[in-house]
Amino acid sequence: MSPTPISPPLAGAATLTPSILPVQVIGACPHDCPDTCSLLTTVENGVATRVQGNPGHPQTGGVLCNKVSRYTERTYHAERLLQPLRRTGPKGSGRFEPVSWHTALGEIAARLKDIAARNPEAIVPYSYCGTMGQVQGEAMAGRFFNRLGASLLDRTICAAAGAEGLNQTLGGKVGMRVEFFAESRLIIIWGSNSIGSNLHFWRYAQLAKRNGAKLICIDPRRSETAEKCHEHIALLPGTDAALALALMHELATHDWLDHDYISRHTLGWPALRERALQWSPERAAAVCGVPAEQIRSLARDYGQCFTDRQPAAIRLNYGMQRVRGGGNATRAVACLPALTGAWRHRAGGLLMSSSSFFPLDKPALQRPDLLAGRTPRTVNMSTLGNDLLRESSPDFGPRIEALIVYNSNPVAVAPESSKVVRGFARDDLFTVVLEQFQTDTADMADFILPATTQLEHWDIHATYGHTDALLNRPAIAPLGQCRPNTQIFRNLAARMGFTEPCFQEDDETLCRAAFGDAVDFQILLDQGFATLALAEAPFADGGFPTPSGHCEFFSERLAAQGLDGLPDHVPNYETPGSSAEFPLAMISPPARSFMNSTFVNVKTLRSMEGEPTLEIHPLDAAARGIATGSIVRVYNHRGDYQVKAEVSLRARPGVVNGLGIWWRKLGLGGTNVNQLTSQHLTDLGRGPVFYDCLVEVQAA
Ligand SMILES: Nc1nc2c(c(=O)[nH]1)N[C@H]1C(S)=C(S)[C@@H](COP(=O)(O)OP(=O)(O)OC[C@H]3O[C@@H](n4cnc5c(=O)[nH]c(N)nc54)[C@H](O)[C@@H]3O)O[C@H]1N2
Ligand SMILES: Nc1nc2c(c(=O)[nH]1)N[C@H]1C(S)=C(S)[C@@H](COP(=O)(O)OP(=O)(O)OC[C@H]3O[C@@H](n4cnc5c(=O)[nH]c(N)nc54)[C@H](O)[C@@H]3O)O[C@H]1N2
Ligand SMILES: [Mo]
Repeated sequence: MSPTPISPPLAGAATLTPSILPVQVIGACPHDCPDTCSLLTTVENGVATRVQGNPGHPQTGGVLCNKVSRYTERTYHAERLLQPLRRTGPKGSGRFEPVSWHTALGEIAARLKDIAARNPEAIVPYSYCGTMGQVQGEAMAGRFFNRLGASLLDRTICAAAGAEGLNQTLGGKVGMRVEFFAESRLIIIWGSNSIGSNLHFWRYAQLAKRNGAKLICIDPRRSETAEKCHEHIALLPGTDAALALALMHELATHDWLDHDYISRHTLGWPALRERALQWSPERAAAVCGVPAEQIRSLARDYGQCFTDRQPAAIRLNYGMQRVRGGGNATRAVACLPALTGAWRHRAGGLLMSSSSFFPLDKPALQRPDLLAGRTPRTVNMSTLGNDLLRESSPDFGPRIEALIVYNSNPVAVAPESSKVVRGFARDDLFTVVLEQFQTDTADMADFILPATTQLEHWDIHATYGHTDALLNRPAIAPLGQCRPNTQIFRNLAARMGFTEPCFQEDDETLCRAAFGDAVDFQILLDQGFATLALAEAPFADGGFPTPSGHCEFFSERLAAQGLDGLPDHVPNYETPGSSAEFPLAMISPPARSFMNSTFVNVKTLRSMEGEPTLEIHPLDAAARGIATGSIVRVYNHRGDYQVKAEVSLRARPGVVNGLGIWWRKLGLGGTNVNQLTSQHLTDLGRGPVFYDCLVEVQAA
């Protein structure tokens, strides 16, 4: 029996009637990945039997990653949470009893009312991108917390430094359209393991490669992507700005510059030129730990594209901004395409994130008007460990008394986990976790509320790696007693006595509100995706969304804050080579089969990863008597982590790669890599510095 090609009209999850014949429902992949694929779910007798990439969506091209092609395994996992749970054992024991929704919601509302009566800011929401959906993300949740007057959350944990760097330089999260990378002559993949984390971009890069393009990867790790590029520049973590400044040095001294583009569409070149001239390839080479000739050769390749009028493209990704100077590094790299006028060509320029292209109506979804003039304090999600342990103070505001976690697993993913765990273990902290699985964070809850997955609810998606909006229809009815996040916040709102009509809106109405009239909702209903109307080469003739309309090499806005108006190299907090006690730098990029900490509990994917792994260069391994397969202790002043060593040329000398992000309870010694990372913040954007971390490794 072959499935019918297109989804039947569905009015909403509640009306799903199992059909005997297989049907295919069009949805959207919810995960925190630039690709946001269009999904086709085959449903037989009300059961999802297969999840495929939608061949009708060009960006997906019928192809899914390893993880999501196993989506039914995750959805019907024997350990899905299917009913509300209330803690019975001590905090963190992981012992719970089932309770009814009525009891759970009643007790939670009573506790929140009690805290709110004293100070609603003692209640803190904690969420990130477990789903990228706008509706199951912050739509109903935002309304709930705004109406309550709870603390606001600064959602910095992934991309804050890069976003601020782009914002200051280009004016927002804007860049090249990803499909045109297929026509580039030179592709620089900078701080990205695209094969693992951006597979659908890699398809375009492959097309370009087949047409003769040169691919260069800039990454401390010899990743799956680096080994398939023509060249790999294995710089030390946190030295990207030095490299970019040396490239500018070479562009300036060889006059590989598009003077017309610079004069018409940029701001501050004379000052930036002065700074770049201080960064000879030799100086940068010493900082970056790579040969000066490699830097010269990269500059020649980039300059050659300028002289030959061939498109050069940079795929910058967030891997390079998880260090102290991440914001400045992003600024420095983002200046390059304007210097050579690469933006003139649709296959030239730079792409880090495309999200600002989406005309999202966040106020319509999240309703900041419900704050009714209040301005609650903001808590930074990247310093959760410290903040959970803080007392009330004029500076901080009230001690955190309640934490409502959804779409995130902070005990595993937030830095300096020993403090995060200590905070969550506080007996006087009231914690509610909305989850699909009993994660490390759910273990620390007072109440766990079972949430639906993407196959079970409506949602609508913008993306950060292409320029199509996607709609997700539910394919199956909610499992067990699971409810969508929206429904849980609607229920809580009712129990709190919030009577505003906006708490009645259903999910399909929220989906319609996300883009308002800016995207044709009927097209989304019909085909599952809608491409934004955008120029092919958005900055061919300038028009950057900065205050000046130019690419701002010099940022007046930063200067007005007393910061450096020009990009510079800002060394790491924990500079490689600066400590005899902790002589190795550790980065912790994603393991390919996991999505942050999601999928770690899916058996087939976990077995592909084996055990938590630390890649270490043969020289560093030999100096410590470490062999592949041995269990080693990785440590610094913040903690200890046990992993299986892999002596490998994927690691460069002096840098170890602790692949992330394991669930602590599924790892080796009950901790994960974030036991070692710090709560320092980036130069711009107040983001975390996961890859700015010194350690020592010892054979166990
Ligand atoms: N399979 C899979 N896909 C994912 C994710 C995942 O966990 N697994 N995560 C998703 C998320 S949350 C995001 S934000 C996106 C982007 O995800 P990213 O976290 O940016 O993912 P990667 O593409 O692995 O890029 C990180 C790369 O940067 C390198 N790197 C580390 N430090 C430096 C440095 O100082 N300089 C340079 N140049 N490179 C450095 C790492 O070695 C790694 O190869 O991808 C998403 N896609
Ligand atoms: N050391 C180190 N740490 C890192 C990183 C790193 O590279 N190294 N990367 C960082 C980055 S880039 C990011 S983005 C963060 C990611 O951190 P998080 O956003 O916390 O991502 P996940 O670990 O994937 O956890 C998401 C959780 O949301 C749940 N979830 C999914 N959909 C829903 C839903 O509809 N409803 C509810 N209630 N729950 C849902 C999933 O089951 C999962 O447990 O981690 C950061 N931490
Ligand atoms: Mo991320």
